[in-house]
Amino acid sequence: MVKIRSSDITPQHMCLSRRQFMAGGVSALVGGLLGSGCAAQDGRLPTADGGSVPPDDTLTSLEAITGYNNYYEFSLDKEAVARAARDLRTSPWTVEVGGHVARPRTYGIEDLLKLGQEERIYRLRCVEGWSMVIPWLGFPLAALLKQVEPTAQGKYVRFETLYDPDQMPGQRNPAFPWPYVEGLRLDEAMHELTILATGLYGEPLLPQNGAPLRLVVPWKYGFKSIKSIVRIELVEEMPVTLWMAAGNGEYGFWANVNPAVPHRRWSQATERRIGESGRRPTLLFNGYAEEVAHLYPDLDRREWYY
Ligand SMILES: Nc1nc2c(c(=O)[nH]1)N[C@H]1C(S)=C(S)[C@@H](COP(=O)(O)O)O[C@H]1N2
Ligand SMILES: [Mo]
Repeated sequence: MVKIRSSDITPQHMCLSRRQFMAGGVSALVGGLLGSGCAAQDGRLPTADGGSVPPDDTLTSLEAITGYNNYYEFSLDKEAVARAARDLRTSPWTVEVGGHVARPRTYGIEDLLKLGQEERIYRLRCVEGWSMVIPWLGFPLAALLKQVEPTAQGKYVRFETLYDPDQMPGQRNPAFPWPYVEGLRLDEAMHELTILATGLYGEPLLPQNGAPLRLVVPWKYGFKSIKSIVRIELVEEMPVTLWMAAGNGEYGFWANVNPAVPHRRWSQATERRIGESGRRPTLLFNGYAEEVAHLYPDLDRREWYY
């Protein structure tokens, strides 16, 4: 198991992000981490009560990241998703980027790979109370948005997953208003931590993780990180997400991680880190408060956290 300090996850993301991915997979990744010249920092992360927790984040295994998935288009059984999604056709793949932009454009996935592949090691915290640490490959969403030039009316970004019930049998389940839709406010979308991921552990994404392109917003609950994106649209009004429409009022637009704000049916104070026994405290903004708290004036407003 690769041992990393939480200080290597972020606040050192700027440092990590500058380092380009090297071929050769995990060993190169570890070599890169050790040899990157990123100075060690005090890795203590703030908790909701103002205390701190020891820095002991460790990369989750590739087996767990690719074998324990939420992807309702394929299965509601996390351990059945990988097999059910195995044959998803991810090439050719196009992503339409439009709405309130000066330069709408349809990208082939190969065009998007040219925006670069950086490595970002992030915690992923599912609203259900489990978490992982994932070494993503990807590029800042901001790099794509800058190319299409949002206009003044482009206040939110709306994302859509592929709609293809022949390939995605879960989309025949009428309990959900398919396709999966997610959204961000423009400043969240432009934030340095927000990426479009194309790979993990040095390899292209597998279908179960949202191949060929998925969003990653590490300070929000995992359901915001929409998979297998085919459309990105700049819109004026807050988009209605799949979970806002179908989640019985339990899952809102903002979904920022906060251990002090319980879900309607369970506490969010702790989480089960996949691969570990016991539970660990959940961190405000999933440990990224220093980078993102400024986005949310009046931090005590509860609606920021569901
Ligand atoms: N299209 C789509 N995207 C999705 C989901 C989904 O069911 N469909 N599940 C979300 C949830 S709840 C989580 S926790 C993460 C899980 O990502 P992972 O399987 O790569 O760990 O994907 C998110 N993105
Ligand atoms: Mo989730």
